[in-house]
Order: sequence, then structure tokens, then C-alpha cells
Amino acid sequence: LTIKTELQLALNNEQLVIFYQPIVDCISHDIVAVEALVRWPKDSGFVAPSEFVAVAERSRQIVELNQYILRQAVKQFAALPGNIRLSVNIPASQLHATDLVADVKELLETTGLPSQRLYLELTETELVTDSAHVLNQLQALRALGVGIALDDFGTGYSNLQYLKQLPVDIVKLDRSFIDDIGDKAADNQLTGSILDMLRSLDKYLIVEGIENLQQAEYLRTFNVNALQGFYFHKPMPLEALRAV
Ligand code: G
Ligand code: G
Ligand code: MN
Ligand code: NA
Repeated sequence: LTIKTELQLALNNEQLVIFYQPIVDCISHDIVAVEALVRWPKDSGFVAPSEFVAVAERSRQIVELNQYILRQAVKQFAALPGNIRLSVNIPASQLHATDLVADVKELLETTGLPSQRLYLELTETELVTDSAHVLNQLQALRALGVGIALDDFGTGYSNLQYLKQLPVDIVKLDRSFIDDIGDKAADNQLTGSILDMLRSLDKYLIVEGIENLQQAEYLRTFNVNALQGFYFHKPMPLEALRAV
């Protein structure tokens, strides 16, 4: 069987699971949100999303996959106590090919999750602002109270001028910018100036890929909004999330 066929079977049989990775406040390190990340259990392990998300993206399968993940994540999350936020990755195709606004609206109504507790992550390349349909959907989602995050910032084409104009509330700085923190003063300086610029935009700023104390301490001095990375929490199943 091809990966595509096996993935379709897993979808049909509702075998895909969702892991949740906590995102913490930059200063207190309290959990403020979780990012939903799809996992495909297979042969007593997991197939990496990097393998099957790319396959799914070649057809409408990615739309089906992500509608499933969005629904499952919101349902599971709405049943948890507390008031942290949930973030879900949204591929471009879901914005282009579906009425995401109607889907999200219905989901929030049926689960009772307040819209302010949900945000959606898009990557830069997906935020093609020349599509009126995409822009309308983003604006309608924000009007509902749902947040829009720009994922992997710095890996695409966006400059700050462009970023200013995007209908985006949250920016996630890609982990490549902090990989070398502590090693060389020059790297710290580049990252420092990017952080300074980003903070001037008045968006909620999350830095990804924190793997050690040195990086956490460095970022504390910048007082960005939130941090995400293996140093704080790895992606975990729902049951484990209940216990943290
Ligand atoms: O969880 P992990 O680090 O292995 O994820 C690898 C990639 O897969 C990341 O770029 C992540 O954004 C993507 N990914 C994880 N879950 C989803 C999902 O539900 N939908 C989409 N479209 N991408 C996802
Ligand atoms: O592209 P996106 O930001 O959605 O991808 C999230 C991915 O990043 C997930 O697959 C998650 O497992 C991974 N991730 C989260 N924290 C860290 C980290 O500290 N280091 C590395 N290398 N990957 C991380
Ligand atoms: Mn993401
Ligand atoms: Na990212």
C-alpha cells in the first residue's frame, strides 16, 4: 500500500492522534497555550508528520486530514478544565478550499469553547494576501475572536513592513534564529536585533525551539511574550497534558 492509501485508512478509522505541546509565559514559565500536533501511530511507533503531511499536501487529503485534526483538537481541548489557549496548524489549502469560518463557528458553538481561546497557525508562504478569499476568511475569523498566528517567521519572504499589514495577532519566530544562542556573540546580536524589531510591532511574540536553559535565560532578558520548546515541554498525549 502507498503512504497515501494507508493514511486514508488511518483517517477513515480515526487512528490519527493529537499530541499537545505546551507554550509557556516567557517570565513565569506557566503554561499559556498548547499547540496541537498530529501523530500517526503505526508499527508500535509513530510516522513522522514530515513524512505524511507532505504526501497529504499533494491532494485534497490534506484538507480532510486537517478538518479532522481541527475538530478532534477543539473537542478534546474544550473538555479540559482551565483557560489556556489552543493553537492548530492550518495549511493554505484549508483556507482556499473550504469554508473554514463556517467550520470554526460551528465547532465553537457545539463545544462551547470561547473563540478567544483558539488561534490558528499559518506559515508565511500561505498568507498570500492577493487572495481576497483568504483575506476575507482571516478577517472573519478575527471578527469571531479567533487569533491568527504567523508560524515559522523568518523562513519565508516576509519583511517587517509586510508583516505589519498582515491580519495577524501572533508571530512565532522560527527556531533557526535561536539555535546558536550562547555559542557566538555575533549570532546573539543578529537574533537580538530581530527580536527588538519584532517587539516594536505590537504583536504577541512567541519564540520556538527552546532547548536549553541558556536560550531560556537569554530570551527572558528580551521579555517576549511566550516560549515553546523541548526544554520546557515536549509534545505529549492528551492524558499527559491533564497531569502537567
Ligand atoms: O510535530 P512535528 O514537529 O513532528 O511536526 C512536523 C511538522 O508537521 C511541523 O511543521 C508541523 O507544523 C506539521 N504539523 C504537525 N501537525 C500538523 C497538522 O495538524 N496539520 C498540518 N498541516 N501540519 C502539521
Ligand atoms: O512548523 P511548526 O512550528 O508547526 O512545528 C512544530 C514542530 O516543532 C513540532 O514538530 C515539534 O515537535 C517541533 N519542536 C517543538 N519544540 C522543539 C524544540 O525545542 N526543538 C526542535 N528541534 N523541535 C521542536
Ligand atoms: Mn506550528
Ligand atoms: Na514553527
